[in-house]
Amino acid sequence: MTRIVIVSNRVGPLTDTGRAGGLAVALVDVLRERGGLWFGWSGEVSEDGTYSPLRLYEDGNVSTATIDVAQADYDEFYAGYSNRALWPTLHYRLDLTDFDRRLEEGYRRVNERFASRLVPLLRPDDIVWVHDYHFFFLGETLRAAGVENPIGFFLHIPFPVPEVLTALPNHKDIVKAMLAYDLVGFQTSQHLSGFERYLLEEVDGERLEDGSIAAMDRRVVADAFPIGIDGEAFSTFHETTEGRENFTLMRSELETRKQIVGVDRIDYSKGLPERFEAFERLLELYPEHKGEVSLLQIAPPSRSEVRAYTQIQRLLEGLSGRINGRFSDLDWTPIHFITRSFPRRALAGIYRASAVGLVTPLRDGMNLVAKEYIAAQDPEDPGVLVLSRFAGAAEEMREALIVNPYSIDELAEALRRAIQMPLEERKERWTALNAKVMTNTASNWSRRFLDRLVEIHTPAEADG
Ligand code: GDG
Repeated sequence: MTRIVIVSNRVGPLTDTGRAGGLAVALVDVLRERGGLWFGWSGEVSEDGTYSPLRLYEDGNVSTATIDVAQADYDEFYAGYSNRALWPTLHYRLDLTDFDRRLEEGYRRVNERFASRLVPLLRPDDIVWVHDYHFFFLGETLRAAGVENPIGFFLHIPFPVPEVLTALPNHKDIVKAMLAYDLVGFQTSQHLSGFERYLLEEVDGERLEDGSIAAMDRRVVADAFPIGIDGEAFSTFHETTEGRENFTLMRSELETRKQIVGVDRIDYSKGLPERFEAFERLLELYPEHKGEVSLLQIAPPSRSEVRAYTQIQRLLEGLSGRINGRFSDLDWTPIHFITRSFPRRALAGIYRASAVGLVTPLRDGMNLVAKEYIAAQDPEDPGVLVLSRFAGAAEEMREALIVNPYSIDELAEALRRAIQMPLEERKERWTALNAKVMTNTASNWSRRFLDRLVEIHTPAEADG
């Protein structure tokens, strides 16, 4: 029986998906549909610096296998190269990078260790699907160990233009490693074109007749596979107890007021300070909104071992405090800044109660919140999505109010327009957006990727 083997940094959970991220839920669905194994990091750092035995967990036709990493691995691979070199570079933030060679070596070492732990678990018929920027070298290492299964790679975050990627000292090694996969998937055609341009212009690659590209003595098929959400779930969550409670709680607060909502991990790529400043500008320019409109920002902290992340959190705390100090009244606080996470069903109720969904990343692979906000709306009285042109989602979601997140004035004007938008226009935009969200679902996305991978797979050629 063909199994799907998924490799990603974070694994699971297989159950209690009410609290898990949307992606985890989508992957569990694929695994359940076809049977499979999910392999990755346990989330634990081993105290004594050694490698633990595999942690194995089985639930029906799906199992997970995870390993702990040593402290040095965590520091160099995860907090180091992944999140201080790759993440900022791929999000166009060269000012925040740390290209220390030690981190790069740790990253390679961990990729090799993960690959060597995976090899004995693989069966000849398995289809392997590797996820995201933590594992650029995993496929190459599997191939070197003689694995001939179909291996695909999906990049969840942006792939930048070559002019930016080439700031990464080992850009050639990274791209060459990507060519060891049979299929490389990106979120948007813009990211795909960054990759193709690199191959054609930077390393003299050649496009072959079948659409694949040959470069650096390898050959790869690359395409865009925009990720989706489980739209059905988000459109019905408001009927659950948690969804209803949160919706009702917000709406009773909001009877005479309107709420703008943002939901993001705290990350410098999400454009959060600009968002707070734009809301402040709105209140400055149009004082009639004082007491009438509020901004709810839900922002669970992430990667707090990386300095840029604690810095941005402090900046946001300062900004919201300042703006609230300046504009609050006895019965109204302009910004609700909540730095903890909520269950998914509660989020759906909050989305539905909010007149505006504000999604303004400076760069984002896709951005699932934009899609979740749309799916959660009431069709009879839908809210308005304000969406950054630099989110991958903007490529599909043209009917949103598309904004330049660097321009505080433009953002403020878009907020004003969103708050005042007549019902008819709201319905028209929402209907178009919702049709896309409901069609390009997470399960369609994974099916498209996996079908393509199987279709193009040819046994690996010896390419060193
Ligand atoms: C990467 C790429 C790409 C947020 N707060 C809570 C919560 N969330 C959930 C959201 C959403 C998910 O986390 C965030 O997804 P995003 O797409 O917005 O962003 P990243 O985490 O940066 O994800 C991104 C994605 O991968 C998928 O390919 O779209 O571009 O950067 O689902 O709802 N979930 C819960 N409580 C919270 O407080 N339960």
